[in-house]
Amino acid sequence: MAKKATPQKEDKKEIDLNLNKENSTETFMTTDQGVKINDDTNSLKAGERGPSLLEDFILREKITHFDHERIPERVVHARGAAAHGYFQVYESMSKYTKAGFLQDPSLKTPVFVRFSTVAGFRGSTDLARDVRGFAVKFYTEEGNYDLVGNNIPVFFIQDAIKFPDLIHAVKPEPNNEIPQAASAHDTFWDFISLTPESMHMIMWAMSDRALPRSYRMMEGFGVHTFRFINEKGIAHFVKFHWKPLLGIHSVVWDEAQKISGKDPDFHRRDLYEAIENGAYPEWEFGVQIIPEKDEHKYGFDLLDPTKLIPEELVPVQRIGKMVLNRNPDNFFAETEQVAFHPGHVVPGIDFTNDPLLQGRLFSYTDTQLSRLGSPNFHEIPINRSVNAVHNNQRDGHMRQQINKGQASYHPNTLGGGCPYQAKMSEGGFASYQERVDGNKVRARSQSFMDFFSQATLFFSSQSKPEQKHIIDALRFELGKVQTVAIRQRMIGLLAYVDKKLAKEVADNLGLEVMPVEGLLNHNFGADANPEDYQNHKAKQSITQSPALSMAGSAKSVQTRQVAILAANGVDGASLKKVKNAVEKEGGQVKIVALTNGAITDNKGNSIPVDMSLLTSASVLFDALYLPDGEQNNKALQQDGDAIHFINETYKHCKAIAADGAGAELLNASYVGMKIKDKANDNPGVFIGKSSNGSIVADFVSAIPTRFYEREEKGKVPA
Ligand code: HDE
Repeated sequence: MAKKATPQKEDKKEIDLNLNKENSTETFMTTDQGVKINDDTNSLKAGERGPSLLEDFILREKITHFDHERIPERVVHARGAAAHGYFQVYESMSKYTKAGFLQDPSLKTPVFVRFSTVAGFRGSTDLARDVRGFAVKFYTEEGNYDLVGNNIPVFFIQDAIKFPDLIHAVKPEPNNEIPQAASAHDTFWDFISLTPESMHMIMWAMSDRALPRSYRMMEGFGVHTFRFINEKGIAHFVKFHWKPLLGIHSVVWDEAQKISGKDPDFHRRDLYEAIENGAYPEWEFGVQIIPEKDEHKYGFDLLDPTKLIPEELVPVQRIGKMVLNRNPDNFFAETEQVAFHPGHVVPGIDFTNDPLLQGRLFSYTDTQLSRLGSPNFHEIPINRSVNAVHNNQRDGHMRQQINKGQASYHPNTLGGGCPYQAKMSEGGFASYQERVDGNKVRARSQSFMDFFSQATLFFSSQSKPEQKHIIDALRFELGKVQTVAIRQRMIGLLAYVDKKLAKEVADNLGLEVMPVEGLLNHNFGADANPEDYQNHKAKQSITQSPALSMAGSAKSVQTRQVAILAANGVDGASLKKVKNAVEKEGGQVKIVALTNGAITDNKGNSIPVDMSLLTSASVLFDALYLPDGEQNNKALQQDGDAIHFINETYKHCKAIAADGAGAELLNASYVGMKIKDKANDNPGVFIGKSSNGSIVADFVSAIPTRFYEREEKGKVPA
């Protein structure tokens, strides 16, 4: 169980940000120069109907500022949402690292966390099938530490030099900028079909992990192997994890596509509302620690970012907790301008030679220069360290700091030798002294040449429904590919992962499973001999890793959304009983009715409506309750949207309960047919009387569950 956090005393980053906050309440409007404005709605003109005057500094200032409001969006991870919070370690990690924020369990380190999709533009949908970014900025006393991770523990490629190709392939195609926020198109699969090292990541990206139910319900991973270094200079390899306390949950693909239309801001809204409602998202921070002597123990290379260390081989120790408890005040100033960088490390944490990480160490500062426009981006309030910054960097666009004194160089005598260099014992960062010896070569290590064994491990470790979803995702994605040769090559690659998987996808595409010709020729330099770079499917010490499946994840009703379909005449007691039971467990209830406004229950009480059938949709909820009452259920039976709502809830395998006459409404839907089918045991459908309590507890505990068994019983028309 997660340990309880102690109350927050003072958040140094919040205090720091407050220095820049502006509040217009009870103030006069001014120009940017502070001059009070008398008329903000009419420009200065030569006569009421005459031309505007150049002299109008108020008009000019307002329009000029507007014209320059936009900055380039992130080249990847453009769309995101973020929140403030804090991190606290459970016990001192001094045995492994000297990092200050991992020593003292009473210390709360402020954090700012940004979640994102990768491929879509800033205005794209949250529910794209995509990897999610999970970037954490720790404002430590020793400076900023950024853990810039994803919700998937591996990556598509082994070397940073291929990143621009990968991203060009997945982004909308350059001739017509189609499709938005989707990998289901020719260029992506063309590249992937020629990049066998991506196959492990592809298994993850085609799984439901790429369709999170909420940012609050997904894992995070540092992906690369990093190093912890302790006070004595002893290093351990470390893999970082974030484990969500609400468990790991996803939506299904049909649902994701519909959410993208009904509420493209679904994840952003979910995060914002949870925090506003005081249901603070929490993750435990996990580490897998590997002594340096075990570097070559696992049959794969720890420097290869397409591999993970199965938790069954090296358990994840949960060493602390992160709580997100404050929404940003301003999206642009904070979420948009925050600048993460895997190279922002503090003493006690260091890199490894993972060639993907090494390339990232260059990319992130470089990208901020073009995105934020100046080397002074570290001075933007959201980016600035809570530890004071002193160095000889000077000037540049938009410099905020006013450096005093004559000397801006080191060494100096004129400034008294300041600022001083810090000894390691004084907290100075000194890179880990790793012995490196080798020829300068443009090559990949033979130890990276196992492209499929962990893809197979991942696929074999999934539950049956999870496997089915991967197969369906591949059928969808490759079905959207127009070039048959690309589909065919992909089938060939999939056969290396799992023959049955390849066959099931091939059947749907009307193709045969055939071996891929020249599998690796494209992956090395023009003079390389492909024979030297053959895939060696390494023997895995385990064939199953239950931790890779979401099936056994913790389930909590907290913050889950339940729809109650109701109309005039609803049995008020039936409605209240379930509403109270859901809310008692921390879930939320919305009354969905034929129109907005209020409905009247069977006792004449008015009940406010939260959403009408027009403005809501089943895909925005986790479960559905149909309360008792003759009149209301008759009215809803006549409404096609209400019937669709029920069918769709069933299709997406969510819990449904019907109380008393609610069963008649259920019977009028497709679910009615299923109920009559004696061979169907109707998992997740609860019919009975709330008055004797029979269905309430069962329904409430089923809210976070998906009853995927239904998918085996044929497709639901919704
Ligand atoms: Fe990134 N990545 N990346 N990346 N990445 C960026 O930096 C890059 C990679 C990740 O919320 C960019 O500020 C290269 C892996 C996240 O602001 C850019 C390579 C992982 C975010 C960049 C990778 C990530 C980024 C774009 C291959 C998981 C969003 C804007 C060598 C461990 C952070 C920016 C936020 C953002 C480059 C691969 C995570 C261009 C060159 C692997 C979460 O610098």
